[in-house]
Amino acid sequence: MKTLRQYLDETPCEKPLKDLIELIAYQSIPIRDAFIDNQTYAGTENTYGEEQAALDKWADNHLISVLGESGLVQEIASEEQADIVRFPDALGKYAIVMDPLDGSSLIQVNLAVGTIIGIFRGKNALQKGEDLAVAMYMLYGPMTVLTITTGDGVSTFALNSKGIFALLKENIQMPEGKIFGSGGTRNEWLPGHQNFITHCEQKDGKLRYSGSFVADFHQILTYGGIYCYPATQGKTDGKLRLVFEANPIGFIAKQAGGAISDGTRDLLTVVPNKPDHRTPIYVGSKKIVESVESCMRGC
Ligand code: P6P
Repeated sequence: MKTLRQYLDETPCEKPLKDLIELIAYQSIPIRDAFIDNQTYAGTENTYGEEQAALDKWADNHLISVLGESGLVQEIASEEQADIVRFPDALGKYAIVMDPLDGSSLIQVNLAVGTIIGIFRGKNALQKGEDLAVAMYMLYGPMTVLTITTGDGVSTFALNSKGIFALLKENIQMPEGKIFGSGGTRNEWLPGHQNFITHCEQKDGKLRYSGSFVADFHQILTYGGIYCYPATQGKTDGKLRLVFEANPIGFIAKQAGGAISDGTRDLLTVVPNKPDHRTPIYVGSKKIVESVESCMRGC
């Protein structure tokens, strides 16, 4: 059984970065333990006007506190914070981007949710996704599974009965597959996206969409296919965020042989213009993502 630390010791990552990765990964234990006492909505909204679940705030506060105390992190861009959180006295030279609890509306119906993390070297959290040093997510499903890349392939680890992340799969390659899922409502989809969805249906695509980006992506990482959250008539920039969601997940997708696009270009090459930079997202198997771009041009 190869542990997460043994795996990291085989990578060229420097010790402070390995320490930071482990520190974050093991926060999945207190975060998961907090589910039962944080089932409802907090009665507040985030910077996007979305209702915050109690667990959104709990996980955000917890991770900011732990990362601040570590002294390893210069700044954090969090989906739950209007502004970047800075730690000017920290000795570490890393910047974190995070969605502390993605899919939180599913907590009270006991469906899988996750924590999305990206780590940059340096003090700037608003870098292009392709410059990430580490991308990872913790998926709280029947098992607690960590999916991670340090830039040399994607591996998964499961939290075992001893509370240790043990290697599950190494060097994961995303197959071409038929799963597709899309956010937004059909009557709000724009013609190009409607064309693409019709294309998927005509290719005998299998519709799977849970309401949790992390859970839906993890299925696509394993079976192949595509997750979409398109631009819509009401949200011409889409719903999801480049910094906290698209970039870490897209970096993992690309490391596994997949791709991420906004329907016109590789999202990992886009410089975020602000922490709450929204973007349409098409992420999954390489050929399917490429077919989106041709559908947007009128397939
Ligand atoms: P909708 C969760 O709020 C999230 O950011 C993603 O995890 C999920 O895929 C999407 O939004 C769900 O959005 O509009 O379908 O509820």
